[in-house]
Amino acid sequence: MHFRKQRVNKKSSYPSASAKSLSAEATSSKEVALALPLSIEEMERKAKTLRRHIIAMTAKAGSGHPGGSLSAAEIVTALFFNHLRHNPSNPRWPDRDRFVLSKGHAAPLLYAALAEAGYFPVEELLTLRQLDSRMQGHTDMTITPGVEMSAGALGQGLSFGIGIALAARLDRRDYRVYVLLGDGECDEGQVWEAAMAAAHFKVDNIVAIVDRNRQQIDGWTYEVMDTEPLAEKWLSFRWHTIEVNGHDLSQIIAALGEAKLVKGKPTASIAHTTKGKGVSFMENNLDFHGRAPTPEDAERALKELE
Ligand SMILES: Cc1ncc(C[n+]2csc(CCOP(=O)(O)OP(=O)(O)O)c2C)c(N)n1
Repeated sequence: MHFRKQRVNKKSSYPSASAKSLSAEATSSKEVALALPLSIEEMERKAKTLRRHIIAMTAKAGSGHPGGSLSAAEIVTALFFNHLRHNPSNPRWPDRDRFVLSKGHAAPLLYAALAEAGYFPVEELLTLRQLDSRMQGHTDMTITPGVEMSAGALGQGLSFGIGIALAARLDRRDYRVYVLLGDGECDEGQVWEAAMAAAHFKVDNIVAIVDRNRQQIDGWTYEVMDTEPLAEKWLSFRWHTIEVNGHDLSQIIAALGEAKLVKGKPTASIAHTTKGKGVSFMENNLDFHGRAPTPEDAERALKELE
C-alpha cells in the first residue's frame, strides 16, 4: 500500500454549464496528508467528479471525446485512487506503476484523474485543446505530467506497454504496467501482435484492460467489425482473462488484485461498460463519441451528475 501527501481539491463545483460558468473550476487546494487507497464509496464519488470534469472540459473546448471518456471513469478511478503505486509530486519516479492510455482520444478522462490526484492544478483542465495548453486533445507524454505515452493513433499502446514491462525485467524493478484499450481499437492488427508477444515472453507484469463499451467512432462494434468472442480471443492468445462490470468498482479492484497473483502470463480484463455512462442522453449515443456537449447539454449533464 502506498501512502503519500497529496494536494486535495475541495469539492468540484460546476454550478451551471453556461459558457460563462465553465470558465473556471471553483476549486481551491491545500496540502494535507492522505492515505491511499480510497474506499469504494469515495471512489464512487471520485468517478462522478471525473465525469463532471469531462463534461465541463469538452463543453468549454467545444470539441473532444466525451463518450469513451465517460465509459472508463470507474476503471481509471480504481487505478489512480486505489491500485496504482504512484507519486504525483514525482511523476517520473522510476519505480512507479505505469498507466498507458492506448485509446488516446479519452485524454479528458486521464487529465481529470491526474488533476484530481495532484499532478497539476484542476483549473488547468479547462484549457483543454487550447494552443500551448498541456491538455492537448490527444495525449503528449512530453508536456503533461503523469502522461506515459503520446497517443491518438490507435493500436499502439499495448506494444508500448510491453516494452515498458520488459524494461522492468531488465532493470530488476517491480513496477507493473496497465494499458487501457478501446474495443474498437481491438480491430487493429497490432493489438494482436502485441498480445502474442506478451504471452510468448511471459510478461506477467502487464494488464490490458479493454473498455468494452460496444461502440466505436461510427457505429456499434458488432456492425463495424465483430470481435466476438472477445474474451475467448484473449484467452486463446494465452492471457489470463477476467470479465468484469466496468462500472462496478469492487469487481475492478478484485480483478486488478487477481492479476497481481498471476505468474508467467499476462492478464486481460474485459470491462463491460456503457459509452457515455452517467449522463442519460449521452449513454449509448454514438453522436457523443467525438462531439462535445453544447452549453445546454452540459448544464443538463452536470445536473444529472450532482
Ligand atoms: C489508427 C487510427 N485509426 C483511426 C482512428 C480514428 N478513431 C478515433 S477514435 C476511433 C474509435 C475508437 O473506438 P474505441 O476504441 O471503441 O474507443 P471508445 O469507444 O472507447 O471511445 C477511431 C476509429 C485513430 N485515432 N487511429
